[in-house]
Amino acid sequence: MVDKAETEWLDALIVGAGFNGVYQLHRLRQEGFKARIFDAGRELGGIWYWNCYPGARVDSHVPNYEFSIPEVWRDWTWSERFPSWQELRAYFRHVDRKLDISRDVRFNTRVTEARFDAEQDEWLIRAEDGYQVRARFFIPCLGFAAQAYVPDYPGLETFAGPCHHTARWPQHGVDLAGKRVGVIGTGASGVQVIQEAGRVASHTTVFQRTPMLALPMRQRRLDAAEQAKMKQEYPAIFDQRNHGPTSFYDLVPDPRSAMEVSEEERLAVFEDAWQKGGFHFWAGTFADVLYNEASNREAYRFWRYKTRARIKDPALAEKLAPTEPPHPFGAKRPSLEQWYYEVFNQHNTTLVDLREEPIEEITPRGVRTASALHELDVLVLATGFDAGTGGFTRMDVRGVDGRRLRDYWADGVRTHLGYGVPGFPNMLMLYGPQSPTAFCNGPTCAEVQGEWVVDCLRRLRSQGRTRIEATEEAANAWVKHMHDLEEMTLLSRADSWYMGANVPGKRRELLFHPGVRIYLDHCDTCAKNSYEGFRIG
Ligand code: N01
Repeated sequence: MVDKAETEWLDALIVGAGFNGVYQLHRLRQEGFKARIFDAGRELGGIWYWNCYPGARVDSHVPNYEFSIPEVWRDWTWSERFPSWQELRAYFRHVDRKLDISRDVRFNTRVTEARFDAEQDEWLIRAEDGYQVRARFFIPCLGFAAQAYVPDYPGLETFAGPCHHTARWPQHGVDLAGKRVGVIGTGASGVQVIQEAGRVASHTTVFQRTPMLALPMRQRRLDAAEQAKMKQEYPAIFDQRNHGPTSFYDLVPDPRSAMEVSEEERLAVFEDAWQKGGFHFWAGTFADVLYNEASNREAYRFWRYKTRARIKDPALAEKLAPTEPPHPFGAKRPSLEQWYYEVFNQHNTTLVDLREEPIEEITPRGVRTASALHELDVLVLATGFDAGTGGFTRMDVRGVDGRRLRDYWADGVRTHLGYGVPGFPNMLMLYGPQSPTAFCNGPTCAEVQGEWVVDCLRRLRSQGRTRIEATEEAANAWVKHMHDLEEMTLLSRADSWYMGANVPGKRRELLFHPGVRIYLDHCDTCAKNSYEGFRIG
């Protein structure tokens, strides 16, 4: 045990230097708190540090996915409507120059343990390299994708060529040109890699278990003049983004049911969203698409018609855009694509349907399925994440009386508003489970949730209080609220990472709150009622 006197003391230790951690550090410092970030990466960016695979880019269009801080946006210009990971990294460097974030970040620092000291009302937080701090508040900003999921394939370690999970891609890159590239997984990461491999690989083999219901991105170049003009509207745009119904400034669904309008009108709304691209067709058509089965079928029918028109081979078209939906449309997060379906029209692309021929083993030469050995030079694992909870449960987090977070959540996630956990005082999570996270644009959540936490800490300080802890009753009520939402929507009908259903053995439950506005109203009410549901001491 390191002598307490030698251990650095902070008001708040933030874990993670993505959008949430960076915003939190900036605001806490502004309010006079002594705060620092620990991050396992070598530079700012969070998810954009780790996910540097070919084609990685954000699925939220400019200017949704950036801070609303004027000194940051005023002299930053994007080159594309959906920026690449390279440009997002450059953006974080710009943020750093403007807000001087890095001086309070300890990089290359993976937090492995956090223990609550009930006598002092503070956390003792330790990193892999032994470095430790004491902090009154422990603020994990881990993001939903801190823990990659790699299936347990026999022989995986024997593959002779480069083999990487998309979220652990080598920082120096991997050359796919002229190679036989295999990609397992057709989620957002898989779709992006497959598009890039399709351009340069000698052969691309796609191992698909469930077809991705991908939407047209409608990427385009942006120029400075266009953005300069748009910036006149930025204050209003960011206000709408942070306080509107969907966390995107321009995604406002039609409140009518898709079934109560004429077919002509319905198709017009669908077509308009389709042409706008991005998430418009997912979250910007009719409000009931995600909970009314009939409306959802109509959205799927439209999607299938549009998609099949792009695939030449009818048998492939049935695999990629089946007659019967594999799950309700949008119940899994749709990926945005640019030329994904055209890759399958190329003579050098093979689609392997894992429902017909499952993977049996990985050999030094490639992937052996039930019917063939697919020979490969490079193997890409685009197999997703132990989303929401994986980043938390891999750390050894212990609250009052040594209670372990991973044990406490073994029978299901329990939080109050996604911020606090009973038995874990002064741990305030941002962008974690049971908050909107996966259904909320990242920078929006960083700011609106971030402000809630900053305000909470400020009020505790002004009252001379040193402890805040979610109550069991409040967590029970929040768990019930999450279950009610699960029942109301079609989300539970897909085996998705939203439901924890993508990781074998993980409990199946809705991990993220699908209604940003409803969620924020709950947060406001809680704060107005002196942090109802939290015990303050
Ligand atoms: O992960 P996923 P992802 N055998 O879980 C398959 C964000 N993101 O990294 O659908 C065979 O969606 C699995 O199959 P199935 C974004 O929010 C954003 O792609 O479970 N296959 C699926 O096809 C996104 O939604 C961007 O049947 C297996 C794939 O692997 C989230 O991150 C870019 C398998 C995993 O898809 C996650 O996306 C990238 C197995 N044992 C990511 N296990 C942007 O564009 C899993 N699969 C911003």
